[in-house]
Amino acid sequence: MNKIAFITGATSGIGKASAHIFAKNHYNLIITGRRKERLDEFANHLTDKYAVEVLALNFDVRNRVEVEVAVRSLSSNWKSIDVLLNNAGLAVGLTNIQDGVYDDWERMIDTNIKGLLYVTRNVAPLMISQGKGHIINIGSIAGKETYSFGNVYCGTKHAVDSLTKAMRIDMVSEGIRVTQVAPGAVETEFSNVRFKGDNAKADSIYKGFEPLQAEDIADAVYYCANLPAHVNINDMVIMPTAQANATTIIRK
Ligand code: NDP
Ligand code: 8X3
Repeated sequence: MNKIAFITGATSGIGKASAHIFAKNHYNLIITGRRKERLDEFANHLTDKYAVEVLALNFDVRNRVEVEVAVRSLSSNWKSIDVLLNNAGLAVGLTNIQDGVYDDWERMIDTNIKGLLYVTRNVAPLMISQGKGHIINIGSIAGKETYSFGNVYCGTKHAVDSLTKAMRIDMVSEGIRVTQVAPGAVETEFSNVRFKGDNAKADSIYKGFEPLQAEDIADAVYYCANLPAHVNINDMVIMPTAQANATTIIRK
């Protein structure tokens, strides 16, 4: 029987690339995201391309009730989840705290921290009931360092770093593996979202050096998820070769 991976934020970027690699390796998938049309089209594409079963769950991770209803709606064959990839997340805006936009702060905190917690709170008991499972959280270099104007986004990713450690402590006795994968600059829709549709500004972030691609992170996620059962990667920080830390990128 195929294993099952539950991937949040699979309509784009790292989540989408991860869905490809898990499906290619015969996992059945539960994929989630808010953009329903994209999500459904992607589910059909994966089914056609890889001949695996794909269930598309269209919900907003910020909405606790939607998360609960979506996970409770799973039929028993879909409940035996092997891997949860907590990937859905975003940065919005890049300003000083003193000029901060409340709505941006709330979107980041509600998505990156509370959304990740809501999904985990609902999926982890399913894993515990089967005595195995692997939770992989997508953190960031922003959860290891703090950079100018990154304030609240960095705070949310520091929270992911801390919550990953907490999940590991809380569930180690249940046989659940918990991993953080923390990337540097990855060329996805991330900067288009951060700069609120200013695509020229977003593109400029990845100019003059070779950034990571979503597939690079997906490869690492898949590697972590498919180690022998007694092996757990706690934390993996992945950077473009041209990037030394959050603020040092060598551009030609
Ligand atoms: P993308 O913008 O390409 O993808 C983000 C995904 O998250 C989309 O599928 C989006 O789907 C989903 N998402 C966002 N908000 C919500 C929500 N409220 N409910 C459900 N799904 C949501 O960016 P990335 O692939 O780059 O980002 C993925 C993760 O990687 C994020 O956690 C990000 O912080 C992290 N990261 C990214 C880095 C980068 O440089 N790109 C570096 C380090 C970490 P939809 O809009 O359809 O809901
Ligand atoms: C995304 C990477 O450096 O923009 O998490 O924070 S960074």
